[in-house]
Amino acid sequence: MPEADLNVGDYRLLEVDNRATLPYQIETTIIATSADVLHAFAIPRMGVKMDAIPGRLNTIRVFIDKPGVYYGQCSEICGANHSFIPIVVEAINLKDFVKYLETAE
Ligand SMILES: [Cu+2]
Repeated sequence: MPEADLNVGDYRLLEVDNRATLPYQIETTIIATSADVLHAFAIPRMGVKMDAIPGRLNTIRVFIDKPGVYYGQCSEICGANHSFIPIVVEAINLKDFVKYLETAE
């Protein structure tokens, strides 16, 4: 998210324009790939770190135990804009997640 769009309390270089929404208290699979170079998809609080590889789909299974907002970044020096690759996952309960899927475009 550009600095000009940040609100008070937002994290510079960590906020995104589209957060990923996942359910907690249920096992979930994350699939990562890349459109340019190797990236390292990392969300430390969730214990997730996986390579995102051009031309391949890499998967990891996660179990988020608590609701909340989880921040991560690409953790590999992957290129000129490396420091601008944030990841945000919002973990919500399964009932709300199903509603989210029904209304998601
Ligand atoms: Cu990267």
